[in-house]
Amino acid sequence: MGKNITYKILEKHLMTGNLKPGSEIGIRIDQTLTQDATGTMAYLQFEAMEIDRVKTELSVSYVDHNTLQEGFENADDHRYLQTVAAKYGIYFSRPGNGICHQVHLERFGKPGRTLLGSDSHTPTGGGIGMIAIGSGGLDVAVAMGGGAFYLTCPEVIKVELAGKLRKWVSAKDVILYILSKISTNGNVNKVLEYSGEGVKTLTVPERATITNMGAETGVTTSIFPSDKITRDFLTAQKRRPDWSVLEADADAEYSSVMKIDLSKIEPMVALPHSPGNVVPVKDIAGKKVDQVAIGSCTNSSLRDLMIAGAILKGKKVSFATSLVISPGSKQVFSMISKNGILTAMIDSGARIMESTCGFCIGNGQAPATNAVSLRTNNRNFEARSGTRSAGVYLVSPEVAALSAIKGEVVDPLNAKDKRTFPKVTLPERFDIDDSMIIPPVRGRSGKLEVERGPNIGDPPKNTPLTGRLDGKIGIKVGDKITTDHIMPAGSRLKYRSNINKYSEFVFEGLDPGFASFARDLRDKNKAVFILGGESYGQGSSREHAALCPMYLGVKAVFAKSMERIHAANLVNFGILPLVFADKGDYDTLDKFDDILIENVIESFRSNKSLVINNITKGKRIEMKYALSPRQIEILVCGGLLNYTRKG
Ligand code: MIC
Ligand code: SF4
Repeated sequence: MGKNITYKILEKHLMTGNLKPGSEIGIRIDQTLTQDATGTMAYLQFEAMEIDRVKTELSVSYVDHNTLQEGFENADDHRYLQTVAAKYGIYFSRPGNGICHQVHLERFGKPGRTLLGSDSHTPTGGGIGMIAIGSGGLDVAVAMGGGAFYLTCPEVIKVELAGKLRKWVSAKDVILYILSKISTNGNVNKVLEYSGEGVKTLTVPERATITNMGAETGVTTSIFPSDKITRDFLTAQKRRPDWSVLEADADAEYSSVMKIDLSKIEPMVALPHSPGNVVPVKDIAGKKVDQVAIGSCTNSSLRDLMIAGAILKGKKVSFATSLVISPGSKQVFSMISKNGILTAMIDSGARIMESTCGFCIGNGQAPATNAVSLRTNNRNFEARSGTRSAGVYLVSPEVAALSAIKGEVVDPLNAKDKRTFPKVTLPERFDIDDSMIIPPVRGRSGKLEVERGPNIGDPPKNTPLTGRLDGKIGIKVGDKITTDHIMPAGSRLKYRSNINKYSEFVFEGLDPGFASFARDLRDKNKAVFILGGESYGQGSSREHAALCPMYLGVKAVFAKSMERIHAANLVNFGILPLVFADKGDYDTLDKFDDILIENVIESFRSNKSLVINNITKGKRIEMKYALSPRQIEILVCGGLLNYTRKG
């Protein structure tokens, strides 16, 4: 049997384990990326490992999430990140240079390489033929130190694309269509590998839109082959030598096949409050729109902004709608300013933002009360925009621009709204200017000083696991709790480097009393437990959703099911990720129930299920776990930092 692309790359990078779906493997990481909101913690952890210099082929530190600089905290973080990068051999992409995933695709991504990033949308790199995976910052710190990245060897699903997209239908609609089929749960430990004739009709940035938002399905990553189109993209980026061909063998093995005819796809939209709530745009056509936002790592490439700008050219944004646009990178920004598209946008009434995550992470541009906000980003979780009562609808740049003009949702395929598709020609060469990327200091950099502001604290330490956990359930939550629910971003982002302060906001939107309740219990030496439903921990890779609960004394999460990155982060910080053997038991537990778990370490080491005693209700409940022997030892040590130090 031949090999698929995923296994070809994994095989070349295998450090431990066997390529057998479901078993734990350790792989060598060629490249890493961090962004500022997860990066400060990752580099503090890297520093704690006392390694002289990164051991990867390439590591890049981006500043793109927190750039508003209200107060000194963000600017201090940027200064810390810049100095730590210089010292340890890391490239530093300055604030304003663009969103990490877009810039990485343009300037650094290489087919056939592995990329680990402390951001869940790292799979954007799959658009250029990389195995690109999102993880917590601590895993990235270990990879920078030359350590393996551990993951469950995935099943590979072949996504066979046929045909060609119609005018007005674009890559965003493809991934929304896939989300409508496979939803946001049940896809853990799988890879979506694209193939078929339809692949040849998609440019690299379009492929990257698809792999980027593949993250919302919960898969480990998504990947496209590296072909002539990839070569042309790299050539246009003056990186022809970085290209190599990558294709699956003709008889490659896959766990299943999903066939998609691109010509049948229509414009799609994800309704509030989940990227999996997908329907055709025509179902909501005519809905009044208060805000439109174009940008984010999903849809901010030159292609996307040129289309949006061409649609806006000569038109005005509706008086009832606010349109904001954020180009994905300085390269995109500069090129649309030279070719007149930026002028067309400004003249239409669009508000132009910096090249950052901005509105996507709720850093500004919160919509009005009960507003309808149409956005080209990848997540529309409740309150992520900064306004709990607002509904965020995820669409393509085409639908976003047309709707901004009309002030209501437009289905571009509707005959009533028929218009000529704008002709957009993409340049054969991108403008290259890497002056906003500071290369690391060559040679001996050990003496360079790292600058730390007063908001930057050491990463908190956990204590080793005890065999007996005695405490209370601190919160009971339902299904699909995202890391945005656990650890809000937006206006709280500036505390990412200050765990004592940031932990005050754990579950803020769901139960504002949780943090103080948990802290009191912790101070009485009691354990705190979290009770969750299906797909607990969906969404981002932010390890703060594990680190801050750990700091508040959380010892275990009991859930019906858990998402991959979050479960790994819980282990990294010494919190037990336990799932119900019988999901019905979830209903028998309540907030404030007294819980006792005994023989924890023995049960783990002898691979027996754990029993939780609900003292309040007098009931015993069996819990399961999917932990490798390595992860069990990490938990016993009280987390990955302690485990690594132990050597
Ligand atoms: C997100 O889109 O949720 C973020 C903000 O980029 C996160 C990372 C973070 O919380 O810093 C992610 O996707 O991992
Ligand atoms: Fe930034 Fe949004 Fe992309 Fe996250 S999803 S990296 S916040 S643009």
